[in-house]
Amino acid sequence: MSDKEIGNGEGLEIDINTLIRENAQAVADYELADSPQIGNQDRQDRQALRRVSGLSTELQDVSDAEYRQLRLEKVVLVGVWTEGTSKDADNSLKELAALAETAGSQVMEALIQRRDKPDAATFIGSGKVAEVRQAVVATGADTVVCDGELSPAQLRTLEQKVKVKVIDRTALILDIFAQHAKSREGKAQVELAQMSYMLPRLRGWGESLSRQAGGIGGRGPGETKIETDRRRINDKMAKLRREIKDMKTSRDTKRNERRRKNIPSVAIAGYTNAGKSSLLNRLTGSDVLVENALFATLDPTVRKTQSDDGRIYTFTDTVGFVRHLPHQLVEAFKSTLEEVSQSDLIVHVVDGAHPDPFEQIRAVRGVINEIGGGEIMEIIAINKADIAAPEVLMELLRKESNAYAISARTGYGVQALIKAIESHLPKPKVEIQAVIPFGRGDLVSLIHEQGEIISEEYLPEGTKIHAMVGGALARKIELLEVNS
Ligand SMILES: Nc1nc2c(ncn2[C@@H]2O[C@H](COP(=O)(O)OP(=O)(O)OP(=O)(O)O)[C@@H](O)[C@H]2O)c(=O)[nH]1
Ligand SMILES: [Mg+2]
Repeated sequence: MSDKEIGNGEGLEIDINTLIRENAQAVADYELADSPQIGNQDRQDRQALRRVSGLSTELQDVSDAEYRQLRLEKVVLVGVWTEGTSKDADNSLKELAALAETAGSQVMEALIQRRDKPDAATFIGSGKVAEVRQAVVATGADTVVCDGELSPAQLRTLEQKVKVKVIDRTALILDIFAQHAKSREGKAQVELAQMSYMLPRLRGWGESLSRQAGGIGGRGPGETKIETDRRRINDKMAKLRREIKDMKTSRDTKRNERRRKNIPSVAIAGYTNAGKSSLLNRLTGSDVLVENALFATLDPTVRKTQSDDGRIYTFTDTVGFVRHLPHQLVEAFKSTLEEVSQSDLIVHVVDGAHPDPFEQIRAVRGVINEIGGGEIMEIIAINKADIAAPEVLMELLRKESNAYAISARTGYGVQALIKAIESHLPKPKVEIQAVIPFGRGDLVSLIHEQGEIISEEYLPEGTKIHAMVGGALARKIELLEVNS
């Protein structure tokens, strides 16, 4: 991607009237979309679409204003390339484009600037700002998306100069999460993340919002107003945290139950769009949503399965990772991410057809470490082997010791992966030798499901079993022998 040469400043005059018209139209569209004609389900879906407006300074009413939907329609992407090769820079902007498209916008233009570090005032250098403004005018874009996390001041200054809304990568990712959140827990987590993103930016969105409201030249919110808003947001965040904690309890209970029963859990983790849900479906015959979109999955799905030798274990598919996953999201999704950090084994799915799978691996490991799962045994599943370049597959297999090339789509390599997974499941630790009376078929099946059978023989008085089992089951069997 290269900078586009743009004209000579023609059309640079900002037409305030056009701006007001456009903004008024955007507001009207939003109100239309929110009109009562739409069905209840749709309405709920729409509410899930609401985002931190990133527009609103004058929070008339916190619970209302911050949710004004940001309509990302035509966007211009802007990146600052500080390190790595130009290919890295391209990949980064391509990913930003994929994110923008997933959020429902149309990418009109992508500009990238080589600099040692982002400009303190405007992110990109001041010379480039004019070019971005030109690109905005030329393409009729309504939003500029910067590839990074910008300070409130940078956002504000840049907004003033390019004269359309400016959002950063973090806000874009939060927007996608907000669109995709389905469960109550998911929605609450996203809302919490949005608020923690918004809190330090309350003051930053000034100009464009007063434009949005048609109040050109209107005064910004007073100090007191901001303080009130801040307090209300803090209260709301505390409430959300409590709610999330309550919802987490039921999941914890289920997980503890599985743990008590010695059911090993395998987490399917990896970069977004790597094919985690496809793999879960392939492994367990489930029907989890698969989509060529980023962050299609937000809510964890747990599926039970059985090993070749009859042991029961679970697979969990969960939210994907991305480079620079906003820390607000990691924080808010802590309980969801526990599905990974509390698992017995991680199957780390890598998209073998991605331009830079090594960077994906690094990013995913970074997040796994951050959530406290760094010590968990990891198997790498290099997915999309059906379309990946053979030399890339070879390189990945050479560099990663515990790696398997697979295709969730065709089924290639999946049997070998399953074998590897089952050989890495935690081993039951207690050795038992017992004769279980025929009346206790339930115990025999438990030993099969949870333990590892060494030998089994049918005697007139019952089933003679030599096996390795978990502590709880071993005690049950011991008790049985004592009582008989
Ligand atoms: N060619 C090919 N495409 C695949 C394979 N596995 C998955 N895909 C495609 O990759 C895209 C993403 O698949 P998902 O299973 O939704 O990926 P995910 O990792 O769950 O993605 P998120 O939930 O969005 O993080 C879909 O378009 C799949 O059809 C594969 O083995 N080969
Ligand atoms: Mg998925």
